Amino acid sequence: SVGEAVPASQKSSWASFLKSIASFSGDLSSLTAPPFILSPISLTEFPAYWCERPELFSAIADAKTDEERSIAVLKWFISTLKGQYTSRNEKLGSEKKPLNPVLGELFYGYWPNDATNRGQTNLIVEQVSHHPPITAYYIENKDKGLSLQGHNAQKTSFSGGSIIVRQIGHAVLTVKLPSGSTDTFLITLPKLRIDGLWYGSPYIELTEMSYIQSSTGWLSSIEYKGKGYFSGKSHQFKALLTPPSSSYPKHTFEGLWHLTSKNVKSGEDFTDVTSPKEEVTVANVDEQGDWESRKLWKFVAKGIREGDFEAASREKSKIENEQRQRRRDELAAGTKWELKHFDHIDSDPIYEELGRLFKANPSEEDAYIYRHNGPQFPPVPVPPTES
Ligand code: HCR
Repeated sequence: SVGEAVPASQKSSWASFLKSIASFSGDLSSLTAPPFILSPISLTEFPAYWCERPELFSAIADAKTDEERSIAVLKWFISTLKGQYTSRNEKLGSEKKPLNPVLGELFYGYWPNDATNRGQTNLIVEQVSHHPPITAYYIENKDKGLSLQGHNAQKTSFSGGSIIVRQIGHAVLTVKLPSGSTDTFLITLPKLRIDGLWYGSPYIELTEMSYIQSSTGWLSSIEYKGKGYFSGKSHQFKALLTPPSSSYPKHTFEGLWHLTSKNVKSGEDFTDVTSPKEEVTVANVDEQGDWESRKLWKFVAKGIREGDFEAASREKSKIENEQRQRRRDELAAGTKWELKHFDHIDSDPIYEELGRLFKANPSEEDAYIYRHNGPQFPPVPVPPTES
């Protein structure tokens, strides 16, 4: 029978959930899953994982050369992976099924400036499609001249007892340099395998490759491996940093993305994510607008957190019915839902131009361009330095 982590009363519903995903390809988020595997957090909150070590993000702006900047970007990127892919295991006991955002759902937050003068970083997220789910985000540290714009969708399939998730979408990091020019980085996203399903305790392993291509020519090629490869440990990576127009890497970094890693040649420490991260600051639910994620899902999340799944499912149906009615009304009126913060473009010229340098696959992708019309975030005063 199915796994030990599944409550006795939900074993048969977990078994039929597994059966339905085995014969299914596409949008997993629409499948009904048993209560024990539900997370009270919406996918619109996930872009916050990009910035939970704000000092590493802002350090990108302080790099003195193109080479140093590419190293700083790689360091920041690798250091986000633990949050992106293992934090639900730490917080909720295992990977869980996030709330499936509604079209137009919003998530706003920020990381304040501090005594190190890292600058304030703001986060704007909008759910730009419900079916398939697509989440667009814009993260900006104006003080440091940094911005990250991206979107995320997933294509899922089932293989050898695991869910395989191909991430669709990419991110573009823009760094304004003191000289007035910019360094632009195209960031592609790794493939995921969700293992541990049979036992009812899913966790993520990253597989294959992802890339970070700088407009200066520096390229990071990152290879991911799990248990049973190289050292036999989970969450391994190896990143090669190659100079412009060269086929030979100048730097190699290797280690575990959820713990520590090293520069292979020099033996110097590279990443270390064993210290606590800094969660995004978000307005109190009662001060949020109706479309803001935590306000919108407040009662569903409460039901899930308190184990009152009847209330959770009743509240979820209310939201879904309201959404269906909205879509029917739009159809009848011949109108279309308008996005609030992003404009869709069919083909992203930055993806095409930088993707060509490392033969990105696919060779073209669409994008959501931020309209620079987000909310005013509270300017947080810098705390006085101790003397
Ligand atoms: C696949 C996933 C939804 C998408 C999540 C993404 C890919 C979203 C973008 C973030 O930057 C990184 C990220 C991390 C998550 O690991 C990944 C989710 C894991 C599970 C979830 C499925 C839709 C739900 C599967 C249901 C299982 C757990 C039973």
